[in-house]
Amino acid sequence: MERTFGMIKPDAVAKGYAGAILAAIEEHGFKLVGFKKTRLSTALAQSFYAVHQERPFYNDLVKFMTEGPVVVMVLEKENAIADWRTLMGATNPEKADAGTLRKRFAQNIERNAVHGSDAPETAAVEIPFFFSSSELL
Ligand code: 3AN
Repeated sequence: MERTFGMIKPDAVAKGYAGAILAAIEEHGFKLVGFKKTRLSTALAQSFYAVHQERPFYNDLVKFMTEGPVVVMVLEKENAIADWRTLMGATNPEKADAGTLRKRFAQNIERNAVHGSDAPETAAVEIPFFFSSSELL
């Protein structure tokens, strides 16, 4: 069994897509071992996306990620990291496959509905960023 970190971003929460996204997650065989609604502070968003701090879209990304509440999640299944990225679809929803969450719910490459860890090392950092071990059930 593998665990990954996922997030429903402010655009999707504001549009009322959180329930449909959580349903798709369970339909695809993920166990929701942790989830909660929260709102990122600017400092938290900056540190969460620190890897992108030299990119031209960094400031906009931080602004977007702090504009409203998000749902943070820990998802568990075999091959969870790759399978969650497959279910999310390509970063740019125009390039995302039919049926993926980004094809269904994202607006553009920035406001793209969901986040997922891209590797085991990333998941190992992102999960404790938001969850203590007692919250993972
Ligand atoms: P992914 O979320 O698919 O792993 P990353 O890690 O390359 O993609 O990008 C992190 C986030 O930064 C994306 N989810 C998106 O919101 C934003 N982003 C990525 N590339 C761009 C871009 N070219 N313009 C604006 N925002 C971007």
